[in-house]
Amino acid sequence: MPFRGAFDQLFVLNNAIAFVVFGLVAAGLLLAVVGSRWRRRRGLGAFQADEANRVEMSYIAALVGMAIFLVIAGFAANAKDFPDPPRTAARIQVIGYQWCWRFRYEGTPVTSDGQCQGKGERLPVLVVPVGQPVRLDVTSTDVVHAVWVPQWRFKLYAYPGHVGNLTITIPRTGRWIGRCAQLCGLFHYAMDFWLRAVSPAAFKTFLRTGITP
Ligand SMILES: [Cu+2]
Repeated sequence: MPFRGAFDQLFVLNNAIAFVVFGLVAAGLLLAVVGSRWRRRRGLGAFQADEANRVEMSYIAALVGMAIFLVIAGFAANAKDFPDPPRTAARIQVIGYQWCWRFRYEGTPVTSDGQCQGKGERLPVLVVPVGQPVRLDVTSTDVVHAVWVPQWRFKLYAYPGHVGNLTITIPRTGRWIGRCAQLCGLFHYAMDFWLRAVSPAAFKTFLRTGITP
């Protein structure tokens, strides 16, 4: 999962360009004021030309150039942060409801259920194969929830009547707590689940047997 680093760089670049432009405009303004005073002191009268085509055209060209550059840089940063989703090892339906989660493994009869208010070992478990991209299809059956695994910094809203998707790759085996990140009612605070990353072989066995490893 990329973590939006490309946009940090783009933000710095945008600010740098904005500062340079601001500096140039301020300098031009200052020059005009100082210049007009200088002319008046010498009795030359105000600058009379009503157009300076070359200056104006180059100013416009510079602005257009910068705008084009920033648009292209924006698209490039976007492509870097949101690459085409890789071929996924599994598709898992993540269904939020008041007040728990259900995970369905597409193409198999396996469903992970659990008791959110039960805590600990009775929480539902989202099982994924380690090191392989997995696509989560996230939805809700009632109100808006949000699936969130703080450790891996991914979060996605679960809307009723809509399926959002997210591709995750968990780089090491282990178990991490997942939560609901959208206030959704009385037991919102207890909408916890486990994210469990297991070896691809163990994941295959899990898909076959439905027994949480
Ligand atoms: Cu919720």
